[in-house]
Parts: sequence; C-alpha cells; structure tokens
Amino acid sequence: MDLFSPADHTPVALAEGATWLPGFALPMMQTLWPCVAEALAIQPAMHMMTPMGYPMSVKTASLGEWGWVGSQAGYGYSAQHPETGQPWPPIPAVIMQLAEAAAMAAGFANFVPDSCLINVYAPGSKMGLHQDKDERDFSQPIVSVSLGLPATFLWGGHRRLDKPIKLPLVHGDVVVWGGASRRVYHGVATVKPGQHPLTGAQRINLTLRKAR
Ligand code: MD3
Ligand code: FE
Repeated sequence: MDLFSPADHTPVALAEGATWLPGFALPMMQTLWPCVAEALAIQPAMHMMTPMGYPMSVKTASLGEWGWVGSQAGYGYSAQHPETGQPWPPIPAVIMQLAEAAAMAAGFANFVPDSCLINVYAPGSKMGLHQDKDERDFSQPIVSVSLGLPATFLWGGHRRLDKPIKLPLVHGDVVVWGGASRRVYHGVATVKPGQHPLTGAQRINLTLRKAR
C-alpha cells in the first residue's frame, strides 16, 4: 500500500479507528464550499489565544451548538462567540450529511456532531502537536475535511515525543479519527504559499465533533 498516492478514492486504513477518505468531499463541493464561504463572511475567523497568552497562527470560526474557544483561561467549548456573545450559527445540512456519511464509511454509525470548527490557515500558519481532549465522549470520532491549499498533516502516536508520520492532505480529503486513534497527538506543518481556485491563498479545515 502506498500511503502517499492512493490510486483512487477508496478508503485508506491508517491505523485502528483512523481512516483516510481521499476526495470524499469532492462530490458535494458545489454545495459545500458556498456554505463555508458564507459562514466565514458572516462570522470572520479570529485568532484565539493560547493559555500562554499568544495568538494562535490559525484563525478559527465555529458552527453548531458548541464552539471551540481558546483564551488565557484555557481551551474549551462555549455556547456563545466570545466577542459578540451570540450563539454560533447552525451547522448547514450539507456539512451534517458529509460528517455522518464519512463517519459511516469509516465504521462509525450515527455520528451526529454538535460542533464544527473552521480552521483557516494562511500560508505560514501551522498547528503544533496536540491531543483533542476537550470533548466529553471519546467513543465519538472526529471528522476532518480539508479544503483549499494542500498541507502536511502530522500524525503522531500516543506520546508527544513519538515521531509523527506525514500525510499530504489535499482539497476534498476527509479523515475520520476514532476508536484507538481518537487521542493520538497530531498537528499541521507550516502551510506553504500558493493559490487555490476556490479558497485563494488559504487552507481551510472543518473539524466535526461531538463536544457534549
Ligand atoms: C487525529 N485541526 O482543530 S484536523 C484541531 O487540519 C486540529 O486543522 C487540524 O487538529 C487541522 O484540533 C487537524 C484532523 C484531526 C482532528 C482530530 C484528531 C486529527 C486527529 C484527533 C485525534 C487524532
Ligand atoms: Fe486537533
């Protein structure tokens, strides 16, 4: 198996609970991209703060009942936008359907996310190795949708110092992380400059989660 050039759009089992679905989002892109673009027009993505008080290089926006927020008080989920105090907009149907179908294709039936984090990477942005541990139920998978500029996804092990495997994720790729892979360390290498016909000079990642 060649991890770096899947021949077609068949699923690639990365590890127990982790499935790469190359191009899975492409058939619905005509509906998906306008939804994401509109969400970002209504709610501009913002730089959340790390607990150390530095702005993250990635900008974020959220949809759904729960939105991910970062501040000097720490990371977590909030029912309201930290600056406007407004509830987050609902997750559009096409995104709910994509998440459910991708989770199903990876063996997780009945995935109903209550949070959609939109990560916006300008060239030069990155995300350091971390675990997603702010959610309540680790039996629920996480569905990640890559849009726009390519990126090297860093997929580590169960210990922070485990050497990460590099996955080249491109526009339309979906990865489902659940089961034994739910709590592995992961990150995104610095996004390189470029232009994408839909997103321009940006990589956008949708991360669908069941937060509560
Ligand atoms: C592997 N975002 O927002 S999504 C994040 O591309 C985050 O923006 C990255 O990591 C991005 O927290 C990667 C893919 C992902 C999400 C959750 C995981 C991979 C994961 C949880 C466990 C293992
Ligand atoms: Fe993460």
